[in-house]
Amino acid sequence: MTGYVLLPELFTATEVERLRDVVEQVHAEVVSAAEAGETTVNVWPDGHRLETVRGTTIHWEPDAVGKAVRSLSPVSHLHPALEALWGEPRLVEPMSSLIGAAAGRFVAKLNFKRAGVGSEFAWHQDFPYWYGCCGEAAYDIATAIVMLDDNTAANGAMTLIAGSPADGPVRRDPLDPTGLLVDPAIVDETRAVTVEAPAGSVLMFPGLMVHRSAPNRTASDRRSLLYCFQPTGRPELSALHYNPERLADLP
Ligand SMILES: O=C(O)CCC(=O)C(=O)O
Repeated sequence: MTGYVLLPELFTATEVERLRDVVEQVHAEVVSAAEAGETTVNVWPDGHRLETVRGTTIHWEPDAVGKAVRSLSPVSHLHPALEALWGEPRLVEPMSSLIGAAAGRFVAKLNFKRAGVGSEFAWHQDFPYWYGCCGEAAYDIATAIVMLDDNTAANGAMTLIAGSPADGPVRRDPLDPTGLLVDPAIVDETRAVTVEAPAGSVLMFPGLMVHRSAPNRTASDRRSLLYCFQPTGRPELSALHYNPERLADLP
């Protein structure tokens, strides 16, 4: 069992083109609201700067020359086309199979790896952050990544450790100030799979998947929508509070 599902070109070229326009419109609106000073600022223990505006948190690229957005979360409330994806059967049906229950909303995120500045995501499981927000319910959350551009090794395609969800929560990096990253010393890179796929493809995996992505050093953007689903009827991430003390329960 690899623990992940890749659905190549699940969305048509026309649908992808429309979603690219939508995410760039959302990006422009959020950045101009931030520039107008409508934000509250929060700096994480790793020095990354987060700003909240219009109900979304902007995570800025830590090392870019000038300002570049790394991610927006949550994002679906900012455009009807993003809201509509929560009810899209091509996502909901396979995600329901993956989590073993009718899939409902947890959080939607928009990740940018802009040309030349999109940075690495180090080895991690999504699980510890979610565990800090909702405890044991985090075991039932999984993510569908909708690729809005072709994903290649050169532009920072996702690399997964096949089969890693079966290992459960793995040892975290004692040197990481956020306490959320996987200890790189325990990653079995012989099982690593870099998922290259054309725009419109969707990659699905549970929160226990060990994964990373490399920087984008190409001349083209690599943008993705990440829809995180959970069994219906549970509170969404935006209604929860992150409690880092809960991480003490985990390896
Ligand atoms: O978009 C990527 O390359 C990585 C995303 C990721 O790992 C995350 O948001 O947790």
